[in-house]
Amino acid sequence: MVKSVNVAIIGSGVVGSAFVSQLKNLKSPINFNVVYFARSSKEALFSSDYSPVDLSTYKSATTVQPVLALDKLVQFLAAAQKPTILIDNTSNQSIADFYPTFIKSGISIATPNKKAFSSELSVWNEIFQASAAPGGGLVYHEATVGAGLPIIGPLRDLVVTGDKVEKIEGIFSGTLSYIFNEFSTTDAASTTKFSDVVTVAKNLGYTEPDPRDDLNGLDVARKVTILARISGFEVESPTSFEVESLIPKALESVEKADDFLAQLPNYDADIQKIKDEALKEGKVLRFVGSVDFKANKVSVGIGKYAFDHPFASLKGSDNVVSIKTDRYPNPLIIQGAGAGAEVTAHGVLADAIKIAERVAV
Ligand SMILES: NC(=O)c1ccc[n+]([C@@H]2O[C@H](COP(=O)([O-])OP(=O)(O)OC[C@H]3O[C@@H](n4cnc5c(N)ncnc54)[C@H](OP(=O)(O)O)[C@@H]3O)[C@@H](O)[C@H]2O)c1
Ligand SMILES: *[C@@H]1O[C@H](CO)[C@@H](O)[C@H](O)[C@H]1NC(C)=O
Ligand SMILES: CC(=O)N[C@H]1CO[C@H](CO)[C@@H](O)[C@@H]1O
Repeated sequence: MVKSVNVAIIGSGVVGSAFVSQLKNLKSPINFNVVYFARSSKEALFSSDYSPVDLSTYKSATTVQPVLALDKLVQFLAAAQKPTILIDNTSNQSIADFYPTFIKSGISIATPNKKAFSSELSVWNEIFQASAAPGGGLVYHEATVGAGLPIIGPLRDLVVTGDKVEKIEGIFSGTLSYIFNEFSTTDAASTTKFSDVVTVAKNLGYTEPDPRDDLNGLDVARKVTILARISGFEVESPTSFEVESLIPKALESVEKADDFLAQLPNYDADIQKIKDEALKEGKVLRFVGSVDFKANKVSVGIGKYAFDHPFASLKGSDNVVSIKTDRYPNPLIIQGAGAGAEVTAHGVLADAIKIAERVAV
């Protein structure tokens, strides 16, 4: 007999599909039994006797049912004979709001969805208190910051073993990493314009459909909120601290994304000036999030970094984080791809495996 665990997957977009293909090829001594698969926000594959969903035909399957309402899904999963892991590959707030209910019912969660961990502090507390209570499900969310990069696990290990974080600083948006790496280089002769880089990033599919959803800094603020909380800085919400938006004030209310992009060149001079000043000091601009215990401050915005700083030599859309603690006065640096379906999916699958190793029967 082999150990096994039930798995419920919500979402089958880029990350969800990569997750399924990695799961299909998984060589594990534990059997992962997919008993529920919402392949969209409308259609789901499952059967009342919990027989496994065929992962090679889920895309074309015709015997689909409407997705279960979240309260019904909790009932369905909790009534199974096996422990269950919920994989939430959506960015859906309502699903995130339901995490405490799943966890209280003994269902564990592995997810790249930042929403639950970066909204109000009370939600964070409710999730982890429920998880710590007897019978509570486990919660792993490595891919909510830096996609598959090992950031949350190592940071948590430091904190729970008694290390003290002094400062966390990092580039947490693949999109803004790309934009600043292209815009602000050590090359004084470069004439690259900010608006041009944003347009190229959009055309490459690196930005959200409306690039302002990247430029407003909120996604970075959410990731910083998560890291701050893990290290013991009680951030109330991702809007409770200073977040610098890269959207010119006058363009915030422009309705269409295309009109926004068309008008963005009118504001190039403002950011160009900051870049030129930095260059004179031998520095480049980067969009960073930071948690600074000494200054008692969490913030998100443009920072200036000397040419020889690790952030200055970043490539492509890589993420980087620098963690300075009592044990690591010379900061621990973690760097690599911080976006993309394959790396995000492996982060989520690795979390699911960690959970399975603890709960499978
Ligand atoms: N798609 C991902 O890479 C990724 C990573 C971690 C977590 N998640 C989470 O997974 C859930 C589903 O995501 P979704 O439906 O929003 O994803 P999506 O629509 O497929 O992708 C949107 C994201 O694509 C990312 N991206 C992918 N490849 C990139 C590249 N080569 N260069 C720069 N940026 C790149 C950007 O991530 P960033 O600017 O945020 O880095 C952007 O925000 C959400 O909860 C999401 O937060 C997704
Ligand atoms: C989020 O999920 C809930 C529950 O499945 C669903 O009713 C709602 O339509 C979803 N919202 C979005 C924006 O997809
Ligand atoms: C990144 C990713 O895979 N996102 C998908 C998660 O699932 C939802 C709902 O099925 C898709 O719309 C997303 O694209």
